[in-house]
Amino acid sequence: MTNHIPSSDPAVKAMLPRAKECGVETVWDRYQAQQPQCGFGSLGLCCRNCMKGPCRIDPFGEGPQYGICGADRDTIVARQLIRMMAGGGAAHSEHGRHIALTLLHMAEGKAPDYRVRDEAKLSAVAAKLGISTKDRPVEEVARDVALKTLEDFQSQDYGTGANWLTATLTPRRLKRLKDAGLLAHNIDATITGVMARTNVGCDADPTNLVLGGIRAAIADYDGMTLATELSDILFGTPKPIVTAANLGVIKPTAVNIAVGGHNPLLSDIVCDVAAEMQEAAMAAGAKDGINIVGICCTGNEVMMRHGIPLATNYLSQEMAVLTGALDAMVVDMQCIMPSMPRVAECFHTQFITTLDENRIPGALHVSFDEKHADEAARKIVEIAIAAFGRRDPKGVRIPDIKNTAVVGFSAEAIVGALSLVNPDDTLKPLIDNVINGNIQGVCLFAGCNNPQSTQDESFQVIAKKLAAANVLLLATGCGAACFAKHGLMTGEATEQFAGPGLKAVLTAIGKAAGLGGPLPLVLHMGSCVDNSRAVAVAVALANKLGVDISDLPVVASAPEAMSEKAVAIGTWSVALGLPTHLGTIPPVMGSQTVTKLITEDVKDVLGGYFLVDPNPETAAEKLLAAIKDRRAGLGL
Ligand code: NFS
Ligand code: SF4
Repeated sequence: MTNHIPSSDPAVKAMLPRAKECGVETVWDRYQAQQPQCGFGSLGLCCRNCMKGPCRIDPFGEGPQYGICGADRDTIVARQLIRMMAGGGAAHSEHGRHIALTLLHMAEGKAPDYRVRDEAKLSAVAAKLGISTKDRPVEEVARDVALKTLEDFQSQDYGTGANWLTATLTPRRLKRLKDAGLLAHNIDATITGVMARTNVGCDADPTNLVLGGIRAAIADYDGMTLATELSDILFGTPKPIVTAANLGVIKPTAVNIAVGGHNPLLSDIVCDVAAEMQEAAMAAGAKDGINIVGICCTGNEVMMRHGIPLATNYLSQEMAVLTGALDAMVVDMQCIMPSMPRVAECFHTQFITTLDENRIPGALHVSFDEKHADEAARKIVEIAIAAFGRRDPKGVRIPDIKNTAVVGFSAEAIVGALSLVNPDDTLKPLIDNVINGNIQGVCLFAGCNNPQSTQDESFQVIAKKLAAANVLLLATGCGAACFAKHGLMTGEATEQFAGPGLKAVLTAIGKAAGLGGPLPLVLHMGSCVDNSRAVAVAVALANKLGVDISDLPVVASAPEAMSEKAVAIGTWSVALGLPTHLGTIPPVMGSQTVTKLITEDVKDVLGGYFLVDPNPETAAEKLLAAIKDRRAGLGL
């Protein structure tokens, strides 16, 4: 597939000629160079699970129909797919484990640079996990919360759901998952189980394989939920805050440090330390001191909690360096292009990796561990200040493009805003408006950018269509970043694009919250791991109505899904009962059996299903139809 318009983002469009001028190769150049991409791989029909291979199945039925071991197309496609789910689950839950261990070490006095910043959240989490807080010191409660969380990586009781699952899902959903054998007991064991059963000569049954993958996706949900909830304890639960997004947030007169990657453990401390080092930056000649900007999900994390402006999302990370004004970019893990040090080399930018298990050739490595967090963060900021002195002002090109974004809509913040409308029954305003049709349903936008489509475009097309049809919009990850960059996280966007019912509701809540106008058209719920926040809202609604998540007029969409993490998230979204749109065609089309399993058959077992459609116009119609269908099911 060739792609003539790389991006709908005006800042990216402004920077692309600069890339050419500098001789810098971008993700779009590499995408073109890969065309045409391998048809076997795209269909999921290439197997490399053992060294007799690689084996390829002829999609047209003429050439080989079996791999050397005898595996057929269904087995091969299912095995690849569930390894992607396990890969995504591993990524999110490693992130979660790191946070849980930091909470434990903090409670034991071994991570002195962290503290409990949100005691109310700690108490709420403790209550959910059945941990007593009465007359107990904060550290003791935090320790118990960490240990109870770490049980989700240790339990050997296959039949009992992991702690964070039982603490956060509806009773009906828990039963449904348990009956289907999908209620993961232990994140590590479930992911290892997928790797084991997909070895040569193990599970060959496509249905059984996919079920194993769904169990791993449920483990993924567990891992991201605990990551989100414990991050709030350590760094604070997000509240609405006004900030800005797109490359124009980079300042010519400041030491600019971009934080990229995913885990707030590093970026939050960098923010703290930078605040203390403003004078050093000014002394080095930076009139505006230090300016931290975010990229990808770390960007979402610090934007939600501290109002740090967001420079860009996944696909355009190289563009941030191309401005010539980033003095340092510091990353931890996930979705960091290995090309970044090569781009940085063309400028004075110091590209810094921090995790010993995530190093990139050409990067400067500053080893980070949570026991010496402050020290590492200080070193990073010093490196950035020193680099500022080497910046060539003649090479700076910052597109003057940014938009205001009101972000920080955690589940708590949403409930908080609703409680201003009805303090006695917080969810009632939302439920009443869903029942009376002012709000037809809810759509959660999640996931990545993918050069297979024009960057950020499908997100906007679908969102505008749904908003006009009075669907409440939530967003996370690079989807959220897209909406922030394009000005759709403002009250003005609500005025412009929301249908009358939705506009009335968002205006009433916005006014009650003292905003003087409507809430933003799209509510920013955070990073990818924060998708669990959207589940929390859905679960609260379902519990209040006495139904299951799969009964609600709630859908999800990942128009530009790219990573294994997105595959895992999409799969648990389906498993929790949501019609889930993918705008990217996953590598399953080589097997009709597997394709039918995830788009149709799964519906009977779990209520949710995948809806694959790269065309944003028709995808929006299908999402609306799914919402209608759910409303009809509720008698609305
Ligand atoms: Ni999610 Fe975030 Fe972005 Fe996709 Fe990558 S940054 S964790 S995987 S690309 S949304
Ligand atoms: Fe080929 Fe089977 Fe080995 Fe896969 S597992 S590479 S299909 S022999």
